[in-house]
Parts: sequence; C-alpha cells; structure tokens
Amino acid sequence: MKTRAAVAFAAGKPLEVLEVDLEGPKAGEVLIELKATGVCHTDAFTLSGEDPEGAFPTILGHEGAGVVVEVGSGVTSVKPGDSVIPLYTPECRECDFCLHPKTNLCQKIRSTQGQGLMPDGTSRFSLDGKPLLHYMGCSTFSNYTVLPEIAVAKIREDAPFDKACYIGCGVTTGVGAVIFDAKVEVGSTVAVFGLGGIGLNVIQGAKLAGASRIIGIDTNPDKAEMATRFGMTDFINPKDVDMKTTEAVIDLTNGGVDYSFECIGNVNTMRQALECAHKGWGESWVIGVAGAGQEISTRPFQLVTGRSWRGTAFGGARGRTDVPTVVDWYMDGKIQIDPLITHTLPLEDINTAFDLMHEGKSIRSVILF
Ligand code: NAD
Ligand code: DAO
Ligand code: ZN
Ligand code: ZN
Repeated sequence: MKTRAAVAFAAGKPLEVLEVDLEGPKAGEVLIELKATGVCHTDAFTLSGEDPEGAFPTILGHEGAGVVVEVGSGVTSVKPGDSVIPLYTPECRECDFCLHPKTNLCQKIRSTQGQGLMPDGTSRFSLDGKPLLHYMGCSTFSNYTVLPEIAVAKIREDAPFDKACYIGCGVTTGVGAVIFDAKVEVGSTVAVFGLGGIGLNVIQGAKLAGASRIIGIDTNPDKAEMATRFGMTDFINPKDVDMKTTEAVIDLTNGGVDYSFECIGNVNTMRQALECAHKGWGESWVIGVAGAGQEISTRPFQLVTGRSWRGTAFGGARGRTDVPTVVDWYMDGKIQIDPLITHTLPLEDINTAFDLMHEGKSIRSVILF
C-alpha cells in the first residue's frame, strides 16, 4: 500500500513529506493507522546526526497512537479496530529480560530494531524500490506503520489519540521513572533537574507518589510556572544562586533529597543530581541521554557514603502491561497531559515542530494525521 510519511533522507536535513510504499504485516506483525504522534527530543537527536545508532534514509517518530488495521498470521493479542500505542521498548514476556523482575529492557528484537529493521531483517517501507529504515521499531511519522505484535500496547478505546500518543514516550518515561523504577515513597523529598517534557512528568509522578517536597532546577525561569502547576514546591535557577546548585538543594532539604532525577542529558547536571542526594540513602536516577562519547564522573566516596546512581529507560514500564495503566491514570485525572501539548500540527508542518522544540517554545508538539 501507499502511505504518507515524513522521510529523513540524511542527518541535518529537513524531513520531506511524501508517499512511500508499505508492505503489509507478515507473521506476528501488525499494521497500524497512526492518528497522532508526538515529536520528541530523541527524534531531533537522531536527525541531528549526534545519535551513534542513527541511520538514514529513515522514517523517524516513536511517540504515536492509532488503530490496528490488519494483523499478520499468529497475532492474538490485538485485532483490527483496537486502539494501540507503539512501543519502542517491546515486551515479549518470554526473554531473559522480560522474565527478570528488575528490568523492562526486553531484548527479543533488540538487534534488528537497532538496525532499523523488522525482526526478519527486512524493512516494510520503501521508496522507488529502495528500502527506507524503520526507527526505534515504531516510525510513527508515517500515517501507517507495521510493528511486531510484542511492540504494541492495546489501550482503552475512549482515550483520545492526540493526548494518548504522549504516553508512548514522554509521559511514561517521566511518571514511570518515579513510580515503576525509583518507587518513591509518600513523604519523600525529590529534586528534578530539567523541567522540559520529561522533567514535568517526573514532577507529576512525584506528586502522584505523595512526595512532600519537589524541587525543580532549570536555567530557564519560564519553566517554573508550569512546573508549579504540576506540583513543584521550590524552584532553583542555577544562574540566580550564589552557591552551587548542589549546595542550594542540600540547604533546602536538611542534607539532601531522598531522590533526584536528571532530565537534561548533561553530564555535569548528572553529577550535581547525584551529589545532592542524601548521604546514606539518596538515590539519583539518570533519565537524560547524553551526547555520543560523553562520560560521567564523581568522587567514588559519594557512593561509599550511601548514595546510589541509577538509570531508567521508558520509565521502567513493561509496555504491554504498564502503558494501559498509565492511560487509565490520565483518563481518571490522576495525571495531566493536556497542558503539556502546546502545539498541534498537520504532518506537512512537521519541520515546524522541530523548530519550535529547538527554539524552546514548545513542551510537546503533536502531529495529527
Ligand atoms: P527538554 O529540552 O524539553 O528539557 C530539558 C530542560 O533542561 C529544559 O527546560 C532546559 O531549559 C533545561 N536545561 C538545559 N540545560 C540545563 C542546565 N545546565 N541546568 C538546568 N537546566 C537545564 O528535554 P526533554 O524532552 O524533557 O528530554 C530530556 C532528556 O530526556 C533528553 O536527554 C532526552 O533524550 C531524554 N529522554 C530519555 C528517555 C529515557 O527513557 N531515559 C526517554 C525520553 C527522553
Ligand atoms: O535494550 O539496549 C537496549 C536499548 C533500550 C533502549 C531504551 C531507550 C532509552 C532512551 C532513549 C530515548 C527514548 C526516546
Ligand atoms: Zn521520546
Ligand atoms: Zn522480552
């Protein structure tokens, strides 16, 4: 079939919206009509050429929501008409990782997904007879896409696609890091470095968990208003404080926070986030993805004295199991998404969504098909 898609032909070039060819689903695969997709920093990171795994030409996008159109043989968990969210972190429920209680990083299709291919080693997308690569196993910047069944979460039918798509990455990553991975307890103190699309979701996750104090840190003072609406109790702009950010957090919390989350992708703020965690028990969680070749450092004594340094991907969510729960939290009013969707655009204007992100004018832009 033909489908409209935004194609990334090369790093650093704007996307081109055109008709491409899409093969139907093979055994164990699902054809989905995307209704909406968010534009995330990771798409921009790959498009910039900074992503060591980035390969072109490709169809980017990994934060979508839509409807199942057709299923390949052997597919049992979804059927045509089901509302779904594509999963860049799949859940096969049978690999060593899925069977381990401490991780959500299913490895069943990791190697082919990393190469931009379906599990059989081929692509379903092509243009003029030449293959186009898939991206993060999702390629949601296409009106139609094909995914392995294990990379599809079935969600409730009353969830609006233009909001639910954000659960495919940003919402689950932030809220899930607090609830599924860190398991923040009622009354905890929390510091959040970076108040963008991820950090705001960490803040609302911390509020949902019952944190007593939520300290937000951002060099852009315009971020404070929305963060306060989402549950931030104290704001630190590193540019405005005389002391180091670490000391400012320690000052506010009588020795440091129980949990800190780095939501920027900067190795210096990762260090600050670790070092403002409380001696003896403080946990610091890295969410931000640093540029290729970057390294983190601290004095090992920070760890010897009881701080832990951890990382989290997709909020620790097991996609097929936990994404429907996050959708319920939204539909039940436990978490907010609507104020975070600052722009909606047609696919033809997708490059504007990248511009808005780079100019710091959007929290999340959503493309409506
Ligand atoms: P964003 O650009 O919306 O937010 C980053 C915020 O950090 C901005 O508000 C910016 O003003 C602030 N900032 C920048 N430098 C700062 C500094 N030195 N000190 C204080 N504040 C600073 O980005 P986002 O969409 O929220 O994504 C954040 C990170 O999370 C990115 O690195 C992204 O790749 C990563 N991410 C990780 C996962 C995961 O599963 N681990 C998933 C999605 C995104
Ligand atoms: O299993 O080795 C692996 C890969 C897991 C990928 C997890 C993605 C981490 C965050 C990247 C940014 C997401 C948009
Ligand atoms: Zn993302
Ligand atoms: Zn698995």
